[in-house]
Amino acid sequence: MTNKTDNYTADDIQVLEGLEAVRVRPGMYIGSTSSKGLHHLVWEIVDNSIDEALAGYASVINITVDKDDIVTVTDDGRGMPVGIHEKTGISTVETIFTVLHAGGKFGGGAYKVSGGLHGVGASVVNALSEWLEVKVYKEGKIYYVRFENGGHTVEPLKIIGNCPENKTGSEVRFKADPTIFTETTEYDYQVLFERFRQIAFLNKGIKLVYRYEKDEIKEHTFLYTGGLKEYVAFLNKNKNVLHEDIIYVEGVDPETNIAVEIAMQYNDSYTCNLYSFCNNINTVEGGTHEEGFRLAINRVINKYARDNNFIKKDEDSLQTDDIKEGLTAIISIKHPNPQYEGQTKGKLGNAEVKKVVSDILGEGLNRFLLEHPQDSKEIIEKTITASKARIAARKARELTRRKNALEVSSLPGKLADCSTKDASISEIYIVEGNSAGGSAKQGRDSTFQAILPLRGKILNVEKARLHKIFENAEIRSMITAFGCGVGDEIDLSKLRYHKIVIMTDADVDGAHICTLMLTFLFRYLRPVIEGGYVYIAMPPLFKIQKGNAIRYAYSDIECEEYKAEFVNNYKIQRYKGLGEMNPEQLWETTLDPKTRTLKQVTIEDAMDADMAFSMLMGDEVEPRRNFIIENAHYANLDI
Ligand code: 28F
Repeated sequence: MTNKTDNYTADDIQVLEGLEAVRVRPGMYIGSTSSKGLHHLVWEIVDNSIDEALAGYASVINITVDKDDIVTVTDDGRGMPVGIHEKTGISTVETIFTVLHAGGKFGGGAYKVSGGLHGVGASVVNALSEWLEVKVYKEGKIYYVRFENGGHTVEPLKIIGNCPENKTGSEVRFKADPTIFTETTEYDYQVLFERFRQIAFLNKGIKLVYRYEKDEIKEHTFLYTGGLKEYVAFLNKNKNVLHEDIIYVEGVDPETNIAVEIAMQYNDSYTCNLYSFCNNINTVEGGTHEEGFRLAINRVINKYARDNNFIKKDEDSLQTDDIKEGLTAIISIKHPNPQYEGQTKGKLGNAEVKKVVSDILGEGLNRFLLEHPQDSKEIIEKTITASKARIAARKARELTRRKNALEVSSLPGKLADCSTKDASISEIYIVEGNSAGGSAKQGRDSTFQAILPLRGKILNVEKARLHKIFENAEIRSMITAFGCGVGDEIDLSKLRYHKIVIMTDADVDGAHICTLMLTFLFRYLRPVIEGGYVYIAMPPLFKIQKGNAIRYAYSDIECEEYKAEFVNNYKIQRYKGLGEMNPEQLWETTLDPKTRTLKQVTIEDAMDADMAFSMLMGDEVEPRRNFIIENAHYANLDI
């Protein structure tokens, strides 16, 4: 798709303000100067290459992170314009990197497609870099410009050599400024990997080559010619799908220039995995594209079900929730002028999108159903079963709700609550096993730390329908303790703890329980994860002591390091499980905010857990066998 119809001249750039502003308030431009902000620099530069690809001129993008945290991004597009810019009197490349808001958008053109809230432009990256270099390949020449110390030109644009006449493209190399990114200047392999894979899924045909040279060298090529179809197949790969052919719809509305791409496929689970994007940005709060999606599936599925006598004249229509059961779907739109709203600006607000999506999907989905009668039968029967289950579930849910309403403070008996009522400082530890729970209750700081021990494995949520889940005692105590409700009725303002900490043993069983917990949270309390309220406690594996000096080690390597530090005569203890620690030890290692290690759970972590879980619990034997073989070495760690 392309929003670009005419070629840009240097005139499109408007001079707004200098780069000093960016260094004074980096947070205003990239959100924060934490690790998240650091990664933002990469997104910004890669976005520009993506735009050049979406405009139809580039097809290969290379991203390399070297051992010194230097990032290099290249594309094979037209190369940034090198002529003198009319307003600034310097080259356009230099203008792009030294003038704030020099992106095409501010000139009234609609060059920028990718990028979201912080689509701030390359100059911001330059402003926050120790140094930055640009090379442009064009008309047989290689152009070069270098900036230092937050965007000051040290070598104005010059020709440094020749290249083949037919080679064109742009290259940007930069080193983030450690005086700005004081927390870290190290890029996370996994964060980059996941985003580049996602970008490749969302923009079919664009090849991204990702190279990470820290520790050992890793290289990955992402290229999905099937686009969202491949994304949905990937998300469903460990599930039993109801139909092999993925429903796939694509179109551009000629009036608004909005491009729509949607892929969907049903599996035999009971939950819906729906992700929506606008201009390659995940709209976590949904919005008008999701509304259009719901409108279309509702209308088309119900019409098909009635026309083909799956639903009789006097019977109720299927509800959206019934139609969403077991559905994996990705909605991706590209909009020339997106408006975001909502708490985190993650909700698409453009009203015209609803009808555009509804019309394009409606037509495509209708055609799929007509052309695939056998698949359609599977799908409709699944939604009808879901509607029956929904009615049963409502009854069960009403039961739990009424119970809660009657017993005003019906907090679960096993919960040792904290004394503060201030949710923002309250923490709840979900602890595996009663004995560990006992130690945790004694070892905690009861003013702000609550403990909820869970016995054994919580219910296998994969195999159960909603109403079964609400009958499970362990799940009920969690829901009641959290206080914010579940599913569609969730209200985060009622969440009683702003830290939910999952604490399990550092062995395979513990990992399994953790996977179960994350899966449950992912499916029924997703906003709690998205809000950043969920953490995993990382209890140490070893205690190494020499006299008064105590070290806790979280891996074998770390243990060896401390052994080397103490040289000899030291005592070493290996913790087999949380249950072995006394209350003091538990406080020191896992509860004390000053010394503990907590890992914040991201939605990607939970998504991975969900996929691993489906595979481990699902009916397919083959992927499970493969997983166990592939992960055998992890299991060995546990001996
Ligand atoms: C490694 C990062 O930034 N690639 C880019 C282009 C190509 C053009 C362009 C970029 C002019 C007025 C915006 C070339 N020829 N990779 C990149 N490739 N920017 S950034 O133009 C910039 C516009 O404002 C380009 C003709 N038109 C556009």
